[in-house]
Amino acid sequence: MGMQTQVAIIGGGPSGLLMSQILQLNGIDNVILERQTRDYVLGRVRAGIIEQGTIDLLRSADVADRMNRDGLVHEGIDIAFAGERQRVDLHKYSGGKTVMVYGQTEITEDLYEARDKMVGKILHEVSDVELHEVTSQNPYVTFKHENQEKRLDCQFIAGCDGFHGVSRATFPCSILKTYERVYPFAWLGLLSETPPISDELIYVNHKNGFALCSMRSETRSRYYLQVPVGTDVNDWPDERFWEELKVRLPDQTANELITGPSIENAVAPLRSFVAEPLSHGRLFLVGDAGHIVPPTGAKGLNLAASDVYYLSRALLEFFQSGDETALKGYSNRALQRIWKAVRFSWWMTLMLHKFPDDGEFGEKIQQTELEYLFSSEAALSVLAENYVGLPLD
Ligand code: RFL
Ligand code: PHB
Repeated sequence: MGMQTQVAIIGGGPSGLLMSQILQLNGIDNVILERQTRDYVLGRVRAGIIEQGTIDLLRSADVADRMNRDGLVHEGIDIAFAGERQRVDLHKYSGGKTVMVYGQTEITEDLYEARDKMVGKILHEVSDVELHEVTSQNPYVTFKHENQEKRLDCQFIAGCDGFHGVSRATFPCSILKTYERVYPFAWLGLLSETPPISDELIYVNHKNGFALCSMRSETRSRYYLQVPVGTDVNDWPDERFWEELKVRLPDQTANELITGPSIENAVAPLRSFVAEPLSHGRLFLVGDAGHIVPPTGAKGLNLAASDVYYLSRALLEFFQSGDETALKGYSNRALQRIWKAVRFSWWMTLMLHKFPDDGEFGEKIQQTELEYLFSSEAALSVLAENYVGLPLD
C-alpha cells in the first residue's frame, strides 16, 4: 500500500514529535513512523531540565500551555563536595538566564495532545523500517504496519529514531565517522511521590560515587545514584537506594530527605557519542540518532530541540523558496553546537563522578577542580553559561 508525504519522520520521541508539530504548523505535510506504542513512549522517564532555547521553541510550536503553568524556573544549582553544599548562581553568572524543570514525559504528552488536535499522522508499532534512495530527489521508506507491507514516498527523511534506530545505520560506513566514549559507570534513577529535598537541584561528588537530587514538581522527586555498569535494578530495593543516597549527601541535607515508595526505577549507561556528518543526501539525523551525551549536563533533550530548530528552519526555507543552502549547512551548523554540549557534559561528568581507576592523583585533581570552581568568578561563569544553554545561532 502506498502513501505520500513531504517529510517522513522516523521515530516519535520528542525530536520526531516536535519536528512534526513545527512542520505541520508551517503547512508541511509529514508522517511519523514509530516502532513502539504510544503508552510505551509516554512511559519512559528521562530528561528534567530544559534551557531557555527549548522553552522558546516549545512556545513557538504552540505546545507550551502546561509548561507555562507548571514548569519550575530555577536560577541556580547546588554542588556538594567534601561534605559541603555550595550554590552556583546561574542567573547571576550567565547574565540573567535561567533553566526550567519540566519533564520529558510531560513534554511528550503535550506534543501528543497537540498532534492529536491537528490530526497529525503518526503510525505506531511499525516494524522493519527501511530507508531507500536517500541520495535521490525521491527517497522512500518501506515498513510493516498492521501486518501489511507499506511504502511511504517523500522528499526528505528526518531520522529522529534515537541511538538504536535505523536512520544512522543507513549511512554508508565510508561517509560516517563516529566518536565515542563509554564511561565506566551507570546511573540508577528513582522517581517518587515525595517533596523534593531542596528548591534547587543538588549535584553531589562523593567518594562512593556521584548522586543527583532533582525533581519533577513540588510533590514529585527524581534522584540518581552512580552505580557500576551492569547493575540490576532488582538489587536496589527502595530502602537500599535511600540509605545510599543519605550516605552521599552532606549530613544536614541528608536529614532533610523525605523518602517514600518509588514509582519508577531504571539503570542507564553513560556515553558520549557523535556521528559526523548528520546528513546523507535527503536523510537528516536529529537528536539521539546523531549524538548522545551523559546526562550530567542535562543536555540531551535540549540538543534534540536545537537540531529540530535548525532542520525545521532549513526545510521551511526549501519549501518556501526551493533554496537548499540551509539544508546543506544543517550538519555543520548543528554539529558546532553539539560538540560544545558534548564537551560540557563530558567535563561535568569528569568533575562529579568517581572514576574507579583514577587513583589518588586523579582524586586530588578532581577536588582541586571543584575548589577552583567556587574560588573563581570566571570558572563559575563558564559553568553557568553552558548549563543554561549556549545560544542557538
Ligand atoms: P528518543 O527519545 O530515543 O526517541 C527515539 C524514538 O524512535 C523510536 N525508534 C524507531 N521508530 C521506528 N523505527 C525504528 N527502527 C526505530 N528505532 C527507534 C523509539 O521507539 C523512540 O520512540 O530520541 P529523541 O527523540 O532524539 O530524544 C532524545 C531524548 O530522549 C534524550 O536526549 C534525553 O532523554 C537524554 N536524557 C536527558 N536529556 C536531558 O536534556 N536532560 C536530562 O536530564 C536527561 N536525562 C536522558 C536522561 C536519557 C536517559 N536515557 C535512558 C537514555 C535520563 C535518562 C535515564
Ligand atoms: C532529571 O531531573 O532527570 C535530571 C536533571 C538534571 C540532570 C540529569 C537529569 O543533569
